[in-house]
Amino acid sequence: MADTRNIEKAYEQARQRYAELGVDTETAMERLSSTAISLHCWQGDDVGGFEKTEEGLSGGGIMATGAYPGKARTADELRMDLEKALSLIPGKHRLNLHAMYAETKGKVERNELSAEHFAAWIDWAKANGLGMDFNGTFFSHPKAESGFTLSSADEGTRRFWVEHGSVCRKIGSAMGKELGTPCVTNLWIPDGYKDIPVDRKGPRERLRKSLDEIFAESMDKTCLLDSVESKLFGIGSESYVVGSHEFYLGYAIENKTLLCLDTGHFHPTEVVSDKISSVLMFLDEILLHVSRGVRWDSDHVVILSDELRAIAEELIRGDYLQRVHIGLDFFDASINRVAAWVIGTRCMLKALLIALLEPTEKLREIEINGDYTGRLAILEELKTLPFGAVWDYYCIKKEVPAGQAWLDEVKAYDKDVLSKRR
Ligand code: RNT
Ligand code: ZN
Repeated sequence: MADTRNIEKAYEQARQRYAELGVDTETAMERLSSTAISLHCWQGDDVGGFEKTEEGLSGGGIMATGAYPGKARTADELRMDLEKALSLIPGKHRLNLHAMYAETKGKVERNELSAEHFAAWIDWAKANGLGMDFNGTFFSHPKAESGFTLSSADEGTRRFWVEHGSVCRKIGSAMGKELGTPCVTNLWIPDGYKDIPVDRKGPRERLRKSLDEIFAESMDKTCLLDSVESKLFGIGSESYVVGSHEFYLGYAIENKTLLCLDTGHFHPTEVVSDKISSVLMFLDEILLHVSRGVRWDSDHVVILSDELRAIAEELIRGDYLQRVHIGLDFFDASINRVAAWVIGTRCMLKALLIALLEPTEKLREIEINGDYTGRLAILEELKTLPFGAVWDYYCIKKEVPAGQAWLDEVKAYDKDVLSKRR
């Protein structure tokens, strides 16, 4: 356990170092404190859900790999694991829930779900002071096995998924109303072809029609924010994805929905950090799915990478915090799942803190004056400033462990709780 006095001493020195650059560390911490990250429930059980079928991730085009013991088997276990993770993450955050985590007595089809099936989640969020975000689940279902949902040429299948999309908006809206903060309700579908299609147009026309039907009912924006998520390719949809980036960018601009940019859903040399300022030129708000692709859209746990820092810098430099909803989207089944949440969320927050500690105005001035030598030199010097001392201090002020001390708590939880699950 790091000594609190050492953390305070290091912070005081860091505060002065940053003050010399005109950066106020207290302001940075305040702004960080008011930024919520939406924790995705699906890291806790490998995107399984609680529909009590053997279907797992079938027909989904996504895949969790690994066999670390102790995944949550029930909603109560998942909530307990989330509570553990949240107790080790500084600040107040949000829960991002998928429709397949409904708690129903007996089988309720996805097109018949309603807010009552999420009552326990909403109560729990309220009790824990969390806002909620929501997602339709258009995969892991017999009606998704053809590889097509909202763009299906089978009218019955298409209808079913349109109905699912519609009930999800009502559920999201109820969550937003109950919790007093708009629920970002995101829509991602796996639709696509493994091999080269003949008709690229038809499925996209059907998807557009389905979305128009889902979004036909206008809803109160203080309760519900609609969002659509594109993808480049998936497992089994390597050659063609109906909901591509261009498709949804166009749809979001035309229909004033949010656009979800998942950091794993682009060509490997393309970066979301460079897209934010472009799409926010034409959209009011966006959703981020912060993930980490390794060679492909592998959904590895988020780390403090150059790209994560670049995304955070964009959010701060562009003053976008009010317009960008930050959600996480990774699922690693090969490590302790509570630790995965803690690592990923703490990294997102660290990246934001580093960006908040930047003397942005000075850098902008240097750039506009054409001093690119100075820009490069200073950006590199900033990298070794003592942001870690500010982070540690922020953690103890928020009464969560600083440094690696949180890992002891996760290990104890693993031993006492997770390892006992069979
Ligand atoms: C899949 C999308 C989608 C899912 C979640 C579970 O490629 O990223 O966001 O990861 O909805
Ligand atoms: Zn995603």
